[in-house]
Amino acid sequence: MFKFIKNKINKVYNQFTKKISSIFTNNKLDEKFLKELKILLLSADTGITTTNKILKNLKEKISNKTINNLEKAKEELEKILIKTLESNIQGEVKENKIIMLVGINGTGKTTFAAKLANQLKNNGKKVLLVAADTFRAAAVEQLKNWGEKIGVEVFTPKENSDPASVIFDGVTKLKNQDYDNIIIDTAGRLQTKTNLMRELEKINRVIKKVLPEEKITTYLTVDSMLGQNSFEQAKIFKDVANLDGIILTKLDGTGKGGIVFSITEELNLPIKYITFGEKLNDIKKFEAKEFVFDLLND
Ligand SMILES: Nc1nc2c(ncn2[C@@H]2O[C@H](COP(=O)(O)OP(=O)(O)OP(=O)(O)O)[C@@H](O)[C@H]2O)c(=O)[nH]1
Ligand SMILES: [Mg+2]
Repeated sequence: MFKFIKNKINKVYNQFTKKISSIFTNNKLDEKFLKELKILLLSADTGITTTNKILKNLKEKISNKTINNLEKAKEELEKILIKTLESNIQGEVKENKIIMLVGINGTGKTTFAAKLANQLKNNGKKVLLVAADTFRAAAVEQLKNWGEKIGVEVFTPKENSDPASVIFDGVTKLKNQDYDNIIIDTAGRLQTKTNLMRELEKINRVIKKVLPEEKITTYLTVDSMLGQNSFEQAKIFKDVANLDGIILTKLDGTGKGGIVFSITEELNLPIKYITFGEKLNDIKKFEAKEFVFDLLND
């Protein structure tokens, strides 16, 4: 990982990487070592189910003597962790023209929308941000401000419109003008499952009406600071939305890097991006191998 990112999320590395180094240097390959590893994984928010799976894999290799020293155990742990992250990726998910962001309030949808729009713009794409959070005037303002800052057009709702009608107009603009991408920022109010389902169905229906062939990439934002607590809410979104991946936000605010493993396991979805700050460039495409290597090595 680039050094500046490692510095940004140094809490993760301070609290995990340093401890893991000491577990692997101050031990023998025995029960005490496995216990210490388990405690570290759990304290890093890896979650009990995922931690047990990881340890079971490692123990099997130890008992059939494939692994007989700590160095090999570390190599194996690296492989297992990468596999945990990659087993949920069915081929490379292509990012479609229409990108929709969903997730509970405050998890970072609007900020991510701006960061992604900025990246796409810098790659020469013509982007339209659609402010479909029609419940709060402040939400529209927030996206407008970002749009001005990054020089990306923001499509805002007329008074009293509902999200689906804003999206209908936004997608019509995509159809009639030469945008490469539209990024739809939705409201994050915690809703009941039925309401959420109805709303997302309606949104998908209006998009299909305008562009029947167009696929939608839907990302769920998950705040890494909420830890295991965010899973139940994330699962509700998974049940009702056709999710393509997770945006794991606010990694700068947590020392708990293990959440990447539990979240992919629990939700059975790949992490597509991580964010680690409030600035425009605090965003990175998630690469499993790189993340695990950095986590395990100083
Ligand atoms: N430290 C940190 N803060 C972040 C990050 N991403 C977003 N934030 C902050 O988190 C807060 C909420 O972010 P928003 O982007 O407004 O979240 P949202 O999901 O759009 O929220 P709602 O519109 O209320 O549903 C803001 O203060 C952001 O600046 C991040 O990666 N790191
Ligand atoms: Mg928002």
